[in-house]
Formats: sequence, C-alpha cells, structure tokens
Amino acid sequence: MKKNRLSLTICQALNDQMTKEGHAAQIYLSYASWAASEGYDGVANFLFRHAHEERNHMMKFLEYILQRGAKAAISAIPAPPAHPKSIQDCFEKVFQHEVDNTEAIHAIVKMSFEESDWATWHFLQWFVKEQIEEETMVLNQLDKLKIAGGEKASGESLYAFDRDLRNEPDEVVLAEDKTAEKP
Ligand code: OFO
Repeated sequence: MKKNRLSLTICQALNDQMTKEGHAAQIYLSYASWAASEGYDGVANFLFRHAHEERNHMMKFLEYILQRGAKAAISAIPAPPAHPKSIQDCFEKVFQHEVDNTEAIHAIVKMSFEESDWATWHFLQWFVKEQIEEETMVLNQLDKLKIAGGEKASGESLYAFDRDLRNEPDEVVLAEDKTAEKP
C-alpha cells in the first residue's frame, strides 16, 4: 500500500524549503550576533527572537512532510552571508531575504495548485500569511530608520531605535484585521 501522499516534485520542494527555513534561522542568528557585538542589544534581541521563529518554521515543514507519509531529508545548511555594514544595511538585507523567501513559498503554492494537492496548498496558506506579517514588520523598521536618518542616522537616534526594538511585539496587525475604529 502506498502511504506517501506527496508527489516527488512537491516532496522535493518542501524539503528544499525546510532547509531554506534553517538557513534563514542561521542568517538571523549571525546578524543578531553581529548586532550584539556592535552594542545594539535591542536589534540583537529582535533578531535572536526571529532566528527562533525561523527554526520553528523549519519544524513545521519537517512535521508536514512526515505527516503526509513522505521522507524528510535533513541536509547541510549553507553558511550565512557576510555581516551587514550598518543597521540600515542589516534591515535592508533582512527585508530582501524575506522577499526571496516569500517568492520561494509562492512557487510551491503554485506547484501545489497545479498538481491539485489541496492538503499542501492548505498547509502553505499559513506561510503565505506569515510572510505578509514578516515583510510588514521589517518594512516598519525600515520606515523608522528612514525617519532616524537612514545611513546618516545619528548615534542618538540609533540609540532610541535600538531601545524601542527590544520591546517591539513579534506580531503585526494585518490589513484584514484593521477597522475604521482601529486603523
Ligand atoms: Fe522569515 O519566514 Fe520563515 O517562512
């Protein structure tokens, strides 16, 4: 009896995405260590928390592959890229990374649609929403950095940015949950 409910292509794509999530965790971990060593404890705290989230994303893919009776292949995680040059550069790189990840997830959503694999399509909707949240969260930080002066931000404004980030909530309110009373 065939127990594997995933096609070969979908299984490969989900395994690749699982590794990508592990890679994202390493990137956040590496940038967080860089921020901590530069004295930006708030930025480091924010990035450490996100490294943890990415590892949770990796686990979700692993569990889903197993749940569908397929084989999960744990492979090597590529090394993270070089350290950012500044706080502005750090958030720009994080944003670009999230956009690339969104595109990777959308590609599997498309694949699952084309194969009429509705279980995988449904599973991935959680990630589609999560990516909107993550892109929004990083964009919000880039907006604040712009107000602070971007690459030319003073030490004082970076101090305030770093201090505020430490207690920044990990969730953002999405457009569909906003109302006229609570814009
Ligand atoms: Fe940064 O998000 Fe995972 O999927």
